[in-house]
Amino acid sequence: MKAKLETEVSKYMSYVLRHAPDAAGLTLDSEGWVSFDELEKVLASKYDVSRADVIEIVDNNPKKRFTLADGRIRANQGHSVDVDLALNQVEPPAALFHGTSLTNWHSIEHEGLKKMQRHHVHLSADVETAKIVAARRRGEHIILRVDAARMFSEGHSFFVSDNGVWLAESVPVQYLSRN
Ligand code: HQG
Repeated sequence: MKAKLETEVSKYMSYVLRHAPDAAGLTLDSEGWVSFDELEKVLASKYDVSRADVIEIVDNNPKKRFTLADGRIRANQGHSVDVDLALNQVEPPAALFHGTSLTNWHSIEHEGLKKMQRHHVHLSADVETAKIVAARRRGEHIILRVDAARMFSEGHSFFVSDNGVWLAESVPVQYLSRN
């Protein structure tokens, strides 16, 4: 399959499974799962892809954005629709990172990190990954360091998605510093 088609289909899958199942006539269950057969039918009606292609897209996804199991598929993180991923709370590493634009910093330094349209604030385990996240934004980028050890010891919960993205309800400003 051509890389361009693969990216296009993958982006559409993220859109449907995270934000707009209705747009594809799909209904997610309470934990975000949908029948793989149903999703495959939607994709095959819109793109020139076979079942094997869709499985390849899931397997090859550089960020492992989807889990396919027991005939069902879901997005691992990034939802705006109301789903409960039933993630387990976990103790985070001492530091986590968040890449964003300098423009955002002007309000982040007063308000801390907020989850905005998503269910959680997304944090990265290493600076390199945070840089990739930041690179999606225009202008100058900054990397923030989250004192996750202190945040955790002071009662804040952390979760990790099936694809290794760290998640928190918010990051109050006292745990943030410019990296
Ligand atoms: C910013 C991609 C102003 C925050 C990536 C970010 C990630 C504030 C933006 C995943 C703020 C929200 C998530 C505040 C937060 N004032 N700006 N108080 N608090 N922000 O896209 O972390 O490709 O919802 O810094 O790789 O950029 O979709 O979050 O810039 O893992 O799988 O508000 O999305 O993954 O933007 O990215 P987003 P994000 P996928």
